[in-house]
Amino acid sequence: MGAGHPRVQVNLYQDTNADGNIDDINGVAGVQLADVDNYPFNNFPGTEDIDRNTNGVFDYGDALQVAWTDSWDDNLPTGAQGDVFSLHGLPTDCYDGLRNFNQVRPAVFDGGYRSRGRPGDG
Ligand SMILES: [Ca+2]
Ligand SMILES: [Ca+2]
Ligand SMILES: [Ca+2]
Ligand SMILES: [Ca+2]
Repeated sequence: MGAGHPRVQVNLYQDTNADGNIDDINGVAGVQLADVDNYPFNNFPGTEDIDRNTNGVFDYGDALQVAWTDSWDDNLPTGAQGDVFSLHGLPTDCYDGLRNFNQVRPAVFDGGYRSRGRPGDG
């Protein structure tokens, strides 16, 4: 997967014995891949999602960690110079045009991610 893809699930598995196969870490015999929660989120299991064991719950399977890449559209910066205005019916703040010149705002970029660990790992 290349950088720059927003809202993509990233699964981390371990292979401590370097045999090229995912290690079984969840106490269930064999290797279970993590379920997949595709966008939109917070609706699992939606019709766009993959619930491998059809139990209605998002399971990590044998994944160590699961994360989703950042989306610029889901984390728009605020507080830009100038008034909020409407563009195509949407309130627009930090519109990338001449009016904001070279303002720098904290924001995410499409495709960034960091791991959050398995549930219960703190
Ligand atoms: Ca292995
Ligand atoms: Ca397993
Ligand atoms: Ca979903
Ligand atoms: Ca499941």
